[in-house]
Order: sequence, then C-alpha cells, then structure tokens
Amino acid sequence: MKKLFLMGRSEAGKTSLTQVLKGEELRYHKTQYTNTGEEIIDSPGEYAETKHCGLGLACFSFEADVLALLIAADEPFSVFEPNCQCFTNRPLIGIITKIDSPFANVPMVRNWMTISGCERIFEVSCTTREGLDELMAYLDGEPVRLTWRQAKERQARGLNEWEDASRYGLA
Ligand SMILES: Nc1nc2c(ncn2[C@@H]2O[C@H](COP(=O)(O)OP(=O)(O)OP(=O)(O)O)[C@@H](O)[C@H]2O)c(=O)[nH]1
Ligand SMILES: [Mg+2]
Repeated sequence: MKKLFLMGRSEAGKTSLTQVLKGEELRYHKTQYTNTGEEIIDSPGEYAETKHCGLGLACFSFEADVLALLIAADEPFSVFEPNCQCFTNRPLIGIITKIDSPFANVPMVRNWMTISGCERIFEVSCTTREGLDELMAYLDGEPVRLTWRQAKERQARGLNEWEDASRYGLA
C-alpha cells in the first residue's frame, strides 16, 4: 500500500478516514500530533489552518508516497491555495469527505481541489462507506521506485518522477 499523508482543516474527517482505511471502528479522537511512522500519516487540522504550520506539513509530506488534501463536502471555504502541488514532490490527490452530508456541495469542492492542483479527486463518506473502494484501489500496490539516474532524466525534461515517461522514450 502507498503511504498516504492527510492534510485538511479540523473536522474535515482525516482521522475517521484513517480509521476506516485501517478497518477500525469509527470513534471520535481529536488529533494532537503527527506520527510519520504510521502507514497513513494523519495530521491535526489546526496545522493546515495556520499559514506557517501549513508549510511545515508540506515538508512532512516527503515522508509519504502520496499527499492528500481533504475537504469535507459541506465546508464553506477552502484553506488551500491554488497550485499547492508545486511545493510537493509527491503526487497530490484530493479526497472529498462527508459526501453524505445534507449540506454537501461536491462540485464546488471539486473545483477548489482542481484549482489547488489535485491530479485525482475521490469522493467518500466514512459513514455510508461510499467511494472507499475506489480510493483503496488507488492506494493498493507499491509506488514505482526510480534510480537516481532515472529521476534526473525526468527532471531534465520537466516531468514529475511518478509520471509515465515512456512516451518520451524513458524507462
Ligand atoms: N456525516 C459524516 N460525518 C463524518 C464523516 N467523516 C467524519 N465525520 C464526522 O466529522 C467529525 C470530525 O471527524 P474527524 O475524523 O475527527 O476530523 P479530523 O479531520 O480528524 O479533525 P482534527 O483531528 O481536529 O484535525 C466527527 O464527528 C466524525 O464523526 C462522514 O463521512 N460523514
Ligand atoms: Mg483528526
């Protein structure tokens, strides 16, 4: 499984998602700290809501294979800036949580995530379990490991390390 880093404002549903992905029972637990040793790196929402801590979290993301921005479908605004992917060197995905909420506005959140540079966007509910299979299928399997030389060749062409570079004649 790819190691996932979760970033999003408080109450977005990061800990709940961590629990369902691990097959645990849903129970409320306020996140107080970040533990990079876990397979899924959960983070306290307050970090993402604070400008400087948000940058620190981006650094934490280098401990993971995939970085996810989480926004609940009923959130009234996004804390993420446009082009967030430019300060990470990992694939950036969006996870829209709480799609079961009566106040959900999925198209609006999708739009925010697209503007922030998410290359894939998943829609999930930890309550109804909708959309979880698709997310788990994406996380399944190991990320492609590149040699130093392969990484440099991609960089020289302005490609992300995880992009399929076969059309450029690269291995
Ligand atoms: N309706 C609904 N509620 C959810 C869902 N996921 C989480 N919640 C609820 O949202 C609240 C916050 O969930 P958490 O998972 O603790 O949120 P968090 O992002 O980890 O919050 P912090 O630890 O403060 O950063 C809890 O009361 C959850 O039960 C969902 O898919 N649907
Ligand atoms: Mg939490």
